[in-house]
Amino acid sequence: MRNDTICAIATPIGTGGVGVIRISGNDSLIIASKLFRANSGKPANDFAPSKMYYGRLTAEGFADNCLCVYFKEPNSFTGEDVIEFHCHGGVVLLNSIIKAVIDSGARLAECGEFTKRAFISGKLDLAECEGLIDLINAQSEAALTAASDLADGKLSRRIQKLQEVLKELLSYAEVSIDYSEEDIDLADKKHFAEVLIGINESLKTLAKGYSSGKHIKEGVTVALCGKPNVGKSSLFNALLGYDRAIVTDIAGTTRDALEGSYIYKGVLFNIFDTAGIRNSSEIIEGKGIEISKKYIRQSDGAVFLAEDIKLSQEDTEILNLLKGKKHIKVLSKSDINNNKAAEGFDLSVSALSGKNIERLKSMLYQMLIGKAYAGGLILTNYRHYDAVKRAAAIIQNIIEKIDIMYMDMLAHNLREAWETLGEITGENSIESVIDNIFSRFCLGK
Ligand SMILES: Nc1nc2c(ncn2[C@@H]2O[C@H](COP(=O)(O)OP(=O)(O)O)[C@@H](O)[C@H]2O)c(=O)[nH]1
Ligand SMILES: [Mg+2]
Repeated sequence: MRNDTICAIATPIGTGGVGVIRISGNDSLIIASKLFRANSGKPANDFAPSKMYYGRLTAEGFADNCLCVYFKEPNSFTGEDVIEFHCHGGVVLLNSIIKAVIDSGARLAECGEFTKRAFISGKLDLAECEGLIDLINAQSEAALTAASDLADGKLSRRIQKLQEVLKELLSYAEVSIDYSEEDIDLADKKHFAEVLIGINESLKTLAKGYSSGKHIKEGVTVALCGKPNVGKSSLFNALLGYDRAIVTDIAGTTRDALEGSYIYKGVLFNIFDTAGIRNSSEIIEGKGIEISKKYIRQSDGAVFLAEDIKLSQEDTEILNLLKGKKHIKVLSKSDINNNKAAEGFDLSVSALSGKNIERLKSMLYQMLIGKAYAGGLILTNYRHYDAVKRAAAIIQNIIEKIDIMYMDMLAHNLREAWETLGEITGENSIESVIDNIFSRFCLGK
């Protein structure tokens, strides 16, 4: 079925100035000839590639003045013959044109099918395709930069370089299996180990960046927690820069958890304002407290808030919930609470005066994104992280056992490490992994 011709509306469904319809496959040009005629009179099958033609698309019951462009294989996004109609952007209009295209011999594309074809034709590797998904879905500038690096093949090139080194070792190992009577000598093994240690250093550095990379791509979640009335909702509003949560001096005002977000240094921070935690027999508040605990558990980090340096029993219980979680201890209401030094706390803030709010944002950034992201290459995708970790484990095993490892075993392990890294670019990925990746695309991409 690979050579059938697919079509989709490539622009978002809605009313707009322009709507694009994309067709890819062997019959693209035939379909365009049936539906479109340039004003110059030139039929589509005489179109020069990569040139826009203005003309008229005629279907049953209507016509639209639009542009048509033909990309000749292999010089197209999918590597196949591609036609694009740049029509007017009406929902019924575009749906009717798609129907006409289907009636002329195409079928509706599945999600991500255009990009999948680009991958199959070797136009893009798998990591680059994933970069494209991320580019489309980016929620912040930092996510966009990371996605654009991935789409441009930065990660692929880094991985391929490491694979080349592995391949060199592998061929050397294989030659020595074929030709040597005695085993490879120890000096060679020492050299092998040194090279492998170097590769593993690179892999470990990449893997280490993943926790920041994941946060850059998906945004981070931070729960504000503390007793009722310590100023969580006020801090929440101060971080967001507008009044999202209700603030009162009545303890137990916030019942449900509220979510709001801000961007700091290009990274999306999702903040949860939670119900204050205390021993309450009131049913609704009690439920809110349960929800608070859930949010605290699920967040990437937390801000613990107290209004007094002396922690009460309840404060300590809340702090206990944060054990093992990255968190910042904040003394609130510094404007009325102007103790000398907030001893035992990381920072004192005032939601009222705005004091140290920027500082808190910066500390959250340091805590959750850290220095790992200095604009360099960073892993943002679990699939890549997983492959890097597995390859590193195989290599680590070789390094540790190289002295007692037979050449054929060494070669086998090297090949396995090489193949594992190859999963990232999709050199040897299995069908189900590929399908899973492309199903995450939107229609028409
Ligand atoms: N002076 C002062 N009062 C604050 C500050 N933050 C909160 N409050 C007051 O403390 C009370 C409880 O605040 P709220 O944000 O609702 O606390 P929550 O129950 O932890 O969400 C309200 O009366 C706020 O006006 C602050 O930074 N300075
Ligand atoms: Mg509140």
